[in-house]
Amino acid sequence: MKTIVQIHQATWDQRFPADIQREATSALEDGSVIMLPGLAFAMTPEEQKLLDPRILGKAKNVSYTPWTDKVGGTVCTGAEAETIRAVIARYSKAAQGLMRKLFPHYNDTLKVQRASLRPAEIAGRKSSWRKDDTRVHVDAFPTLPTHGDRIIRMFCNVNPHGKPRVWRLGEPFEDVARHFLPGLKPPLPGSARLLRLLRLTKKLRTEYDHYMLGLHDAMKSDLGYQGRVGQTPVEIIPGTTWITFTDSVSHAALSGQHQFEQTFALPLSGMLDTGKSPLRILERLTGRALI
Ligand SMILES: O=C(O)CCC(=O)C(=O)O
Ligand SMILES: [Fe+2]
Repeated sequence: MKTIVQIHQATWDQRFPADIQREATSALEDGSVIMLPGLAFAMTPEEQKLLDPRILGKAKNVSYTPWTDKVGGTVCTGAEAETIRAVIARYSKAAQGLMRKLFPHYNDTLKVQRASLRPAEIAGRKSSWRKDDTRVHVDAFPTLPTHGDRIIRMFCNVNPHGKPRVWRLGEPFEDVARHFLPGLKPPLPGSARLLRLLRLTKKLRTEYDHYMLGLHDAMKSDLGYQGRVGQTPVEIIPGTTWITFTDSVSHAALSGQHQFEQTFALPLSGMLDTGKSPLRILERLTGRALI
């Protein structure tokens, strides 16, 4: 399996040949990062002026919710807020269009989730170890159980000063799971209901979600492991778009500033091969159903 699969000379709304669509979809499911070099997201000078961490309040990112068409996490108001909303909305639309054209197999099941603009430099940013994305991890979110749905994210580096986004990619999901799963405690009886009652989760935290969160935390908190895995940095220059299953692909973002991101959820039934999903891998390793 290739860690990175490149598709050259792509545009946001082209048609892709069927063999490229098939290869990209199965590479994505294998845990590759699909990299589209030269697929830049065009911005006006007025929009580029807002590529500045001053637009953030206390939030890490400006978030955008496609189904309400609203932004959150910015201190900007009036015309500036409207420009920010419009540019993220445009990125979100472009990302959705590209997903549908490159991975048509997912079209019937894919769900569009939030998007974000990330104008802060990541290197040296203060955060708790749990929120520290400079440590290699797979994505799992405490408040957002997925019930087995896959997490796909599409990123685009829009740094206007030529600065790359530097990522590290770790080991395959099955290796991560084999390493950390034996050390994880099962959920306490009744804890899923309690978390839901206290509104600490948006849905019931299934056993699957419990173990995914456990892997995320175990990876980030183990400094020995952090020192060993994924030591090869991947430098992603501005004008590059990339797509990956962040719930299974171990990744860390070491440095870089100014990036768009769109998240998608893919129900397991939408995959070409559900056997490659974290849910099925964890169920194989534990020998029982986790949902
Ligand atoms: O901002 C980035 O480049 C990626 C950070 C990350 O780990 C994530 O969004 O899941
Ligand atoms: Fe992540």
